[in-house]
Amino acid sequence: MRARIQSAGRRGVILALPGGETVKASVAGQVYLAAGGPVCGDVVEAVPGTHRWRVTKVLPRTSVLTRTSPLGKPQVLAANVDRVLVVVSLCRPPLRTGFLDRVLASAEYNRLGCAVILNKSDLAGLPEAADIPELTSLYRDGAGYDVLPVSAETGAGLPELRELIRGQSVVLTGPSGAGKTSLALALNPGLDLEVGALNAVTSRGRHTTVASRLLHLGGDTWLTDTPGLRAFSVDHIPQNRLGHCFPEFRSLGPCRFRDCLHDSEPECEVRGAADSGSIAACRYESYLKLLGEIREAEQARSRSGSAAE
Ligand SMILES: Nc1nc2c(ncn2[C@@H]2O[C@H](COP(=O)(O)OP(=O)(O)OP(=O)(O)O)[C@@H](O)[C@H]2O)c(=O)[nH]1
Ligand SMILES: [Mg+2]
Ligand SMILES: [Zn+2]
Repeated sequence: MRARIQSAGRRGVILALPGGETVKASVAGQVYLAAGGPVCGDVVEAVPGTHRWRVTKVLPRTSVLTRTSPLGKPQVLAANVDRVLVVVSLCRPPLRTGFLDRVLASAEYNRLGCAVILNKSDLAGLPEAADIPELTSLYRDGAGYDVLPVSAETGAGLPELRELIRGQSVVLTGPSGAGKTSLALALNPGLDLEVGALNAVTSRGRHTTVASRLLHLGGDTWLTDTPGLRAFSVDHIPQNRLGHCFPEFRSLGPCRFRDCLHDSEPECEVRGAADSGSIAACRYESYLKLLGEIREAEQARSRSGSAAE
């Protein structure tokens, strides 16, 4: 029978069967290795066994969302998703556009559609809250993403969110405490999911969700709630691909050099556009920061490669 992995742990997986039932299943060593470790959202073939179901095959993934793990290895965060919803809060925890830019770049590299979900819109009046019109101008008008202010607390924007994800398989990702699980619950109140209070001193999340979980919201709509991420490294993106991961750079005229990395090369259209304000300076700064990190990681890899020779 064909099923989807609802959650994957060390001791096996939980499968969502087509009828809506969920069952525990084991994954044989060679099936596990062939898939590089099954993840939440994988589509599998499974058969019932005497004690447990058994996964016999993991089907090829249509898409993945990846980051570079803190150990420096590419890590698949979710499989078979149509769209990435980057969930951030206007404040509590504070919004960091640098983090958003990392996730968006990685999703672009994985050729996934993205939307920016600005949660906790009920806190918009607070002095420390980020400004919705400013973020909308930056990410929607400047980079072409859907930007949706919502509140899991008051329900504002939830009908629009439902409409945005209808018929799709989406993954919610973002920092701990941004309200991913709260939004998943607001969209599907019957679920038994845990929402966590923020740290009272730092107003950061406490990493309440510890494993990704695929939720079926009816019809063809699926949503994966994921654990909040501390860091989102994009060191898996090659230097010369990074520029393509910023949509507003793609529409600019060609630079003087075909292999321009938009750093200090002469007659660079991207730097020119950032200088003149036709693209946002902070997005260009994010680009340069990521480029620097990728360069360092590539150098470290080649150093350890030559040391091994
Ligand atoms: N004011 C306000 N608080 C919210 C909103 N959404 C969530 N919260 C609160 O934010 C805190 C964190 O919510 P969670 O849903 O656990 O956040 P999360 O993103 O799933 O966090 P992790 O599982 O740790 O990654 C909880 O105290 C929620 O009640 C909102 O729209 N407005
Ligand atoms: Mg959570
Ligand atoms: Zn350039």
